[in-house]
Amino acid sequence: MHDNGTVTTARVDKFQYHDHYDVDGLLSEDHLLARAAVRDWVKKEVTPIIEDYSERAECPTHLFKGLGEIGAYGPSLPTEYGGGGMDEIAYGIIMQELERGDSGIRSMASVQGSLVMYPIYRFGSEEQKRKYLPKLGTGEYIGCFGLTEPDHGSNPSGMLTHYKEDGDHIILNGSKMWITNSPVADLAVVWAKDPEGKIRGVIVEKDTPGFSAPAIHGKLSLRASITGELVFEDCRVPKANILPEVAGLKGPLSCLSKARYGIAWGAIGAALDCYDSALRYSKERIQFDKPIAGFQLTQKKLAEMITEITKAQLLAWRLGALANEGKASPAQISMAKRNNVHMALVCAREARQIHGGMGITNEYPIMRHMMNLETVLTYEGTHDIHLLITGMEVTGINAFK
Ligand code: TGC
Ligand code: FAD
Repeated sequence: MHDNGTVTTARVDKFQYHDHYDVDGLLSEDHLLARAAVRDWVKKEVTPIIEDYSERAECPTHLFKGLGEIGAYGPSLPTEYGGGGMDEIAYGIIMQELERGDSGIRSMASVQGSLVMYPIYRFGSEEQKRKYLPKLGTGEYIGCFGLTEPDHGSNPSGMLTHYKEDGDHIILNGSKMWITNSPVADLAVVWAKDPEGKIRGVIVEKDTPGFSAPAIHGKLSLRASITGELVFEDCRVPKANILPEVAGLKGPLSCLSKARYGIAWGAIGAALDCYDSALRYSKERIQFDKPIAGFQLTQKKLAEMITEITKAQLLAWRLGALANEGKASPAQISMAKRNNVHMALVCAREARQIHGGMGITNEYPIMRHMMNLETVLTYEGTHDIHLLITGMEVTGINAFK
């Protein structure tokens, strides 16, 4: 604010986008440019259609290529392998802006970049990288990531999906459950046990004999994201499709670290959208002859929401700075994913109350975010699993088993 009481343009922007601790001051020009580009794209391509797609439980598959054009797939992977060549904070900010639109749209990008491109980039052969990564980076190919099974969710090490060797092929059997994008995917990165019982990553292309990916219906959450199974019945895959550089659970778990990091940022976007809607509504809605924003109980809700959002922003930023130095540990990522997703869900519930009855309608984004966040709280490691990861970090004692 100037001395004469006028507000500077930058400050208007900060109020509009609820940057109460000048977190923007921690960001570079490149970060701000990336954010502006994605924010504009979301406003133009996602916001006008998302309630409708969500209500119809339909995935806006036409957005896959647009996400590639704005660099949402693997923003921090090298450009020569289809990534954006940016840093981890830019990656986080892009996820935040996508999830301001919808968690399902952020999921499209998380899976493609962190769970499909990243394992191929990190653990694949040069030939696999050249074959798949450029087309995944543009959205010409859509990928999915198969770890969870019907009977092994939080405990993926117990997985039953396995393969045996047959000359220069493997024969894969088993099934995966709850797989984002699987019914529309061109390829799946599947985690399966080799003949020695070691977990290996395998790239399975969609037309491989013995492979199918039926959709799962009836989801009341993440409705604009498509989810399915992966079924392998004597599925014959070339041995050349095995990711050569990793064996063991640390393979899929390191991909999850990358994706959980993005979710820690993404959830802030959903929270901001709920807060923004609640703040506007509370200033416009008149009860007892004054805006409901003038009542102390409404202000308590809004003040607590922006406090928690600000804490989450600072946690995400510090995690991003550590990630840029290659120092973000899995336990630090767990803490941020768990805290920020829960924070966003609490914001959605508070925002819903501020909107009164209107809060349950699709005229406002609140219920959609709230329903989406129930999935986000569970996938990529449940709220309680991340608590136990933190518990193990601070006590040194494993309470999972
Ligand atoms: P544990 O013995 O602890 O670990 C096995 C090996 O993995 C290493 N490790 C990690 N490495 C990299 N990053 C991490 N985050 C890691 N966590 C562990 C660990 O050091 C060890 O390495 P080594 O060399 O000694 O073998 O494994 P555990 O069997 O005891 O399990 C631990 C537990 C429960 C924490 C883990 O399995 C877990 O995280 N469970 C949750 C499962 C989960 O998150 N599933 C997500 C499925 S994918 C998904 O949800 C996508 S949603 C997509 C969308 O956005 O739409
Ligand atoms: P369970 O593991 O059965 O857990 C049930 C409850 O038990 C939870 O509250 C959990 O916290 C608790 N629990 C489990 N173990 C313990 C313990 N040791 N101590 C205390 N409590 C415990 N997976 C993929 O591989 N790829 C995907 O693309 C993907 N996308 C998804 C999309 C959606 C919409 C959803 C809903 C899920 C997706 N998942 C995906 C699966 C997701 O990662 C799993 O749902 C999640 O890991 C939890 O597994 P589960 O559902 O089997 O629950």
